[in-house]
Amino acid sequence: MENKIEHIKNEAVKELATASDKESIKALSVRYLGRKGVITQFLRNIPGLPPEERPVAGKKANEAKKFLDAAFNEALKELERASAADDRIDVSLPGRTPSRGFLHPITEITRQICDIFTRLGFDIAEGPEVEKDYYNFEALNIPKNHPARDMQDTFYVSEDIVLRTHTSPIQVRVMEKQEPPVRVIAPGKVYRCDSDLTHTPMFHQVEGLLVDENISFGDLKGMLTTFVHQMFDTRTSLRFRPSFFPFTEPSAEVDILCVMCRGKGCRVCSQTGWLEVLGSGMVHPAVFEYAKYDTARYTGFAFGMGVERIAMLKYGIDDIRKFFENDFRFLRQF
Ligand code: 2NL
Repeated sequence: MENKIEHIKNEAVKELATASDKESIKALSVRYLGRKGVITQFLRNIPGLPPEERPVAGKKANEAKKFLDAAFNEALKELERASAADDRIDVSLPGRTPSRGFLHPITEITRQICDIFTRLGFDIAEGPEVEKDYYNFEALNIPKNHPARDMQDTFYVSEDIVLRTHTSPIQVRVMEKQEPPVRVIAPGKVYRCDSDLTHTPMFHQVEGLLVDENISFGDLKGMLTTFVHQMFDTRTSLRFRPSFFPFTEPSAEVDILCVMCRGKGCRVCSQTGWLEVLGSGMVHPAVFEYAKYDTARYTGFAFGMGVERIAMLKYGIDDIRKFFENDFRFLRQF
């Protein structure tokens, strides 16, 4: 009898060792300890045993019952502990930072430029990138034989439609609709048939136009000085150099003290100490004639700058193409 109960217990322990989930452990428990279980049946049959065997058989059977009950419970607990360990969170791991999105450096610089002029009283105007020859060239006093009109510089859509080569046509359209006083800033994409280290077929420009009574070259100098001091810093001095544009007279190119070497001469400024950043001038009377402005009453100034060039100087970038490769490792730095 003793042997039989010992045998049952050993069988149960063996089976428990191969039970790998909750369900099979519970099934084992029912099979051995349930109401119709093997041990329960054994206990029920004790009264039918010879009287001298009953005490030992009862004791052994009860011991086996207790032992197995504890073993099944322990096995269930162990399973739970193991699955809890799987779900546990390592709070020392670095978090997963969601990426937040940001503006392209060219958009950022364009906005900075526009913000400065908005604070100076300018309105922002926009216009079509596919433009009539009239607005892009004719009304800006760019003659029919001018090299800027050449196929080599301009993308022609048809005989009299081009991809705008500057944002000036925006301002021509403003003048067509509005009498002076005019203060507009014209940001946008422009297109030129050109591609190398410093040129891309599409780039960004911001132009400005101010027309009113008694506007002088002094107003132009003051406005652009304020702009440069706000865009860079007040230590950045300016130099106005005589130049030529068909749409302004007189015309001047604006250099700023080299932002890298502060005038000492370096690779960025080609040892000159100066960097060209703007074109400007007093609006040519011929342009006002196209706009039907009274040239006896009104004068004005205009200027234009390349956004990529400003961004390259501000961030110390030497290849304009970096702005258009969309390499996230480059763009995310700004
Ligand atoms: C440059 C030169 C310039 C203008 C743009 C302009 C516009 C009108 C009338 C007269 Cl509607 N002028 N714009 C004037 C001088 C220079 O830009 O180097 N841009 C990158």
